[in-house]
Amino acid sequence: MATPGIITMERHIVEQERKYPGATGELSDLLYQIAYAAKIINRSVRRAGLLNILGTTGELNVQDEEVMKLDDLAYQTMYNAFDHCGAVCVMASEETKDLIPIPSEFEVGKYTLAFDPLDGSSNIDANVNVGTIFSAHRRVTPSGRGTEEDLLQSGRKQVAAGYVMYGSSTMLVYTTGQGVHGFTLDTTVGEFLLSHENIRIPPKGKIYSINTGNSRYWTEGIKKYVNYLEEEDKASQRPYTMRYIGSLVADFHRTLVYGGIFLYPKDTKDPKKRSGKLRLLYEAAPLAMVAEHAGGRASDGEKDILDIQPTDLHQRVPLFIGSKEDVDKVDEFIQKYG
Ligand code: FDP
Repeated sequence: MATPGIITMERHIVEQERKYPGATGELSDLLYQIAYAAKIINRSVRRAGLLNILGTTGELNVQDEEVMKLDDLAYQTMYNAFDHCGAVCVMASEETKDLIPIPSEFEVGKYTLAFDPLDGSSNIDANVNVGTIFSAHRRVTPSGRGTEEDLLQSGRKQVAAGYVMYGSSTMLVYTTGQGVHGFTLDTTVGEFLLSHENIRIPPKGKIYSINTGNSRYWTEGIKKYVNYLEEEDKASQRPYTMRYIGSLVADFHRTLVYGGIFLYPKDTKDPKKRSGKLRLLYEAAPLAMVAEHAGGRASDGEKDILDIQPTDLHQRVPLFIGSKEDVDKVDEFIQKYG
């Protein structure tokens, strides 16, 4: 009997591309560059303690957060992978205030790229999982260097999205709207190999994930929803169990694999978190695309994350993401209790 061959990410991308007869290969190039950058960032993350690159640079980023040295390195790696590749016309990153133009000496392509180079970076010094999140849209302006208009598109219009998780192994998970596929980096050959084909999130889970340290600042709807999850009811498998790493990619990946819900609600105290903490373009929308294509959902409590029209590159949103039934339920509580 023939055994299924090893499928590299490159082969997988080529096979996906063949499904679109008119494809020019630019989106494939973009995905190859993600895989390439992920390998370089992975190398830095793995050697961080040895190379003395843990710690902060002493600067604050556009979100007023300390820039970790690895953040900086990851940002530079993404930039260097994409500035000259010819697949993108403009970029934006969680780390930079303005959009990132493609230098005039290089060609531009028809896609935009938004990325969070190293998410969960407050965990770096403790050796906890961190990740890179990315999202691509087709440009809307006809030609030339890309503009903010090209980047400010709803998540529904993403053509590809995904993340890399630097954990006990390094995984790359992506979707182009044809299922969600996970690859594990085989460091002995330096390739991402297909390890999780067509990931499906369970329709309902038993795990919830939220920073309970903020509970006194939650709105009534969230307080009541979390109380509901903690009540005992065998029929609906309650009480749920709680897991919170505080590193979005890791919390999301667990939710994708085991089911359940991750919540980052708005906060009635911290003015910066009045509309949530997580960024629409670099965190919420890309993970929402992954969740939906795996059969799950993502909402801000009022509407699907994918339907939010961004108005600002660094817009924040509340995020409820995971198994469809669990996200439907939190929406119900928010609509009922606010
Ligand atoms: P971090 O501050 O470490 O960069 O978006 C950033 C993020 O981490 C997410 O990865 C994580 O889910 C969330 O913030 C954690 O926030 P809290 O510390 O407020 O729980």
